[in-house]
Amino acid sequence: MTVNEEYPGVGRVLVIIPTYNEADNVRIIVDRVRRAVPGADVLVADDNSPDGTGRIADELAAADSQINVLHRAGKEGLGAAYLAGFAWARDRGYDAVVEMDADGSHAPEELPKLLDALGNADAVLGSRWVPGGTVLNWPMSRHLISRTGNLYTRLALRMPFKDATGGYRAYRMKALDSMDLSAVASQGYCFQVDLAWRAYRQGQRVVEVPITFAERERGASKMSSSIVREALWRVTVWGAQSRTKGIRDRLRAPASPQG
Ligand SMILES: Nc1nc2c(ncn2[C@@H]2O[C@H](COP(=O)(O)OP(=O)(O)OP(=O)(O)O)[C@@H](O)[C@H]2O)c(=O)[nH]1
Ligand SMILES: [Mg+2]
Repeated sequence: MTVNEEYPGVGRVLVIIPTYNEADNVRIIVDRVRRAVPGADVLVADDNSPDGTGRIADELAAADSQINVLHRAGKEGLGAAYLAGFAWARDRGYDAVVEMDADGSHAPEELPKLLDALGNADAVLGSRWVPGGTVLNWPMSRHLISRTGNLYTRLALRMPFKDATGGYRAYRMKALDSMDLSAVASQGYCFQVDLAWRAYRQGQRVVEVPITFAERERGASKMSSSIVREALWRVTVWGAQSRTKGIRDRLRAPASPQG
């Protein structure tokens, strides 16, 4: 069975799973993806995890031709791993890519829903904060960071998405190709905001679909205060730049004819 048969209008799909020290999770997540979306291929993008995640991924790839591993030299952040994964997908002619965490927070069983939505969109954001979306087992502090971060992003960038920081997404390759990805410098969560912001400014068809996000059960989080700080300052700068550009464009526009 191919994805073309399952998801008309989407084509060949590559699910990219970035990993850093996910030895307890990688088998489970890859197995769940293969069961949930048998037509899709998988790429584990591992940053030379000291815990041997890359070796486990190699074993999985040796047993299943639809599983692939991209070994990267060292930890460079989520954004860099995804950019390398996108380039890998482009080189091999995939029509769509999916972003998914390795820690089980993003349920592969919800992927058919995202791919269905991609049939009529350029990009699909799995969203925790639209009606029907949920977060399981998060402490109040994480709720607060995510809700406040998304509210700030919405106000600063005047972008309508309820969950611009989420990392469970599907993009058409064509949509990514039309963005200048070589200019993307964001590393942490901010990478997700960056891509949503680029798609939005280009007038791409971006839809949010509700997802159930579950707190990781195994392994250590890579979330840090520097990731939050990066998002805060970049979003602030982008918002200021877009307002300045808006004012400049209005000043340059020819005066409307009188009478
Ligand atoms: N290749 C690569 N993957 C990374 C890097 N940092 C994080 N990841 C992966 O990106 C995904 C999300 O990272 P998490 O640590 O779960 O971050 P988070 O979901 O924001 O934090 P938690 O909610 O605490 O799980 C996981 O699959 C990580 O293994 C990195 O530098 N390189
Ligand atoms: Mg996580």
